[in-house]
Amino acid sequence: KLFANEPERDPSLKVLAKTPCNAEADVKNLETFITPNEKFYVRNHLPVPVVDPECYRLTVEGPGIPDDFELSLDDLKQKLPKYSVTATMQCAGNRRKEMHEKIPVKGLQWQSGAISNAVWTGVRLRDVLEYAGYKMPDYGSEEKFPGDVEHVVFDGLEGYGASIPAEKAFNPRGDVLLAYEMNGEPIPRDHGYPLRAVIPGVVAARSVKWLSKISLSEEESQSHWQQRDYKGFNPSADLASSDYSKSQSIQELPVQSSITTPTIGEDLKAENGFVTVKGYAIAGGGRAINRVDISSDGGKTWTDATLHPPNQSRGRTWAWTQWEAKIPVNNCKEMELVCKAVDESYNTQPDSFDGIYNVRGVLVSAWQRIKTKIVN
Ligand code: MTE
Ligand code: MO
Repeated sequence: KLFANEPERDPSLKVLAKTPCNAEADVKNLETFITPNEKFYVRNHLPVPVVDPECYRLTVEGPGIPDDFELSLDDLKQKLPKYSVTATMQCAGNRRKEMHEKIPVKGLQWQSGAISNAVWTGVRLRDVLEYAGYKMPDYGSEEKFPGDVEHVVFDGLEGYGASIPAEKAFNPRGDVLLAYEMNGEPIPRDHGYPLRAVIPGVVAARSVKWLSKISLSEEESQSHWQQRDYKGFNPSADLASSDYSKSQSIQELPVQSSITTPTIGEDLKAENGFVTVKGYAIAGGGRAINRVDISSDGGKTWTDATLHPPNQSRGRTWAWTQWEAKIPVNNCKEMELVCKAVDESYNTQPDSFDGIYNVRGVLVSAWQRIKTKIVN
């Protein structure tokens, strides 16, 4: 009954759990810059709410904002400027299965498809807050934000919730959006119809779908997912000893990269003595990818991949970089391919899972290794 009103889903999605729907993208559909809506991964914690757009209201609460302030969908579309941002969403558990295969972890066994990229269109969070009556700070000029606001809390209609630091939310270069369109269409039900928060450069868990309320607060969201989930711990901490009150909630993600051609078990065809390897890379916080290194001998020697960076400005590189590399075959019958990315701050990925192991299997960013056979 709870799940009687779920939307239809594209057969290309790899379903890890049906109710609630958790389905990763086929990585072959991640080889284009924009992921088509129906190929975009889905990660729901609860049933998809049924929303009547006529009755829908967004509530906004905070210092200087009148009690019971709310906006209809038409208000958002007509009273505030329209704005688009291209941003990649990545789940904190992307690539968890690889960590699990080394040491077991607790969580859905995502491979490399818990990530996708779209153009999001809607209104800027800053504009909404200002319109509601909050005195938007001249960014960076004050010790504290007006009303001592430290976090912006988002609640979803179905009960999910999360927050982001006010610093990110208010930053005019932070590009935080309330989106009503995804790739030029009304946001599909699975992705938050009719309105979702889009927090570029931050773990997708904070981009709350089916947004019903925004509150300006001195505290983080009190939701389970902000307080008791999506945090990192040392490799020896087990579920019982993980102290959630001491660990910081995940916001920006570490540098990540993955190979999409070949996938596990896929052979590569040699052409004129070369094979072509493809994949994606992304850094947290709007940092650009500076380099992707590829090895075909398990990590002994490396070559630079050719990058296809998004056309986004410095510090606002919210979308992934796709890459490819032509690797000489040299009579090899087998290769152990490895990829790792380096961002503009020279942050890079750890070579193994040992030092970043955590029992929930989040923040999985070790070098990716894929063995492949070469066929002629
Ligand atoms: N928002 C709501 N309201 N409910 C949810 O379950 N899941 C979060 C985030 N926002 C979630 C949510 C998580 S963990 C992820 S990874 C992304 O949405 C997934 O977004 P997508 O389904 O559009 O890919
Ligand atoms: Mo997620």
